[in-house]
Amino acid sequence: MQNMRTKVGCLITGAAGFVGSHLAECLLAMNFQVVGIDNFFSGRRDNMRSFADSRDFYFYEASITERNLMRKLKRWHPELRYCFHLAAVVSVPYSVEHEDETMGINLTATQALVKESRELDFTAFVFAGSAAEYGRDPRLPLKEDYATAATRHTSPYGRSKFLASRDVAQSPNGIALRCFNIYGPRQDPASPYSGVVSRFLAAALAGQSLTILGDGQQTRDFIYVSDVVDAYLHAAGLNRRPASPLNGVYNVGTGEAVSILTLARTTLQLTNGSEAPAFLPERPGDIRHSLADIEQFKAVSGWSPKVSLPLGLRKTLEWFGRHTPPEC
Ligand code: UD2
Repeated sequence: MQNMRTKVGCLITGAAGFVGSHLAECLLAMNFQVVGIDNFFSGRRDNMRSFADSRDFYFYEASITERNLMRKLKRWHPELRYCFHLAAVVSVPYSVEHEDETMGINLTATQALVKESRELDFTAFVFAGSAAEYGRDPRLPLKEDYATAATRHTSPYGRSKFLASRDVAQSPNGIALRCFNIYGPRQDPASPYSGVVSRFLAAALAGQSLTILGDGQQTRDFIYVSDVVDAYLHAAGLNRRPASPLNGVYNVGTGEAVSILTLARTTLQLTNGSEAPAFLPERPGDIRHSLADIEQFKAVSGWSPKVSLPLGLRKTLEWFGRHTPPEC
């Protein structure tokens, strides 16, 4: 049992982000000390509202590109033993326009952090990888070893995440989780990289028609944010006794493909929407199908996704109902 003096510390980069804020909330509820950093490039202070005043939460506005960042934080918080590295350039279009910046943040800064984490004896360094690491691979479901140096990535975002995951996995304390399409409360429908789920829910609640880009037959593997948080805990071994972190690269998804048309229909059912969806041309560079093979991660960690799409959509909808979504 942890007591007040010996709480184990977890560092979360991107703590003000969509997933990072859920992870922070969960770790605080599990009685860990949480040190969060974010530079608010895409994160929002409001995401941390429910736990910002917690006495076990320490927040620093900082960039992950800062030299010796972990060393400094470890000096201030000697309890730090786990790092969840989620801060990144997360917008695919932004990455195309700012390739060097994306590589500097998503790859070079990650390499520096994982190295520092090893030198500082961190038990685990868990990295937010991405389904984008697979590029346009048509072999479905996607298995971890399909992404290789020969993979043709469709954006600097995908390339940077692939190279960073590979380096993280080579560190004895490193785990990279390739998350597929995450959705849930706090996903901002107004941002340029927002996902289709939040866009659909925000539009339906505003009585606007949903916009389907292309024919709607394209499919994605949608995973609810609490299942992703649970995957981070499993990766670090924090919900096993004794804690035994994993090492390597693992997919995190549901293993189920859902078409955008099905998503639109389910959204309309849940919101009692009657507006017919509007069809617009396919998004340039869009991937047709994306589906995770999650067998490896399930086998090594005991994790499995728990929240079905209808349930996850209902929970997200409930949250949207309580928070007026920004214009999208
Ligand atoms: C996901 C990630 C992205 C990157 C990419 C790599 C999210 C939110 N985005 O993009 O960061 O990792 O995978 O492959 O997880 N669509 C509509 N109507 C809308 C919005 C989207 O029909 O209003 C379509 C869109 O054209 C696409 C599908 O919905 O076919 C999913 O779009 P998305 O932006 O939610 O996610 P994705 O998989 O393109």
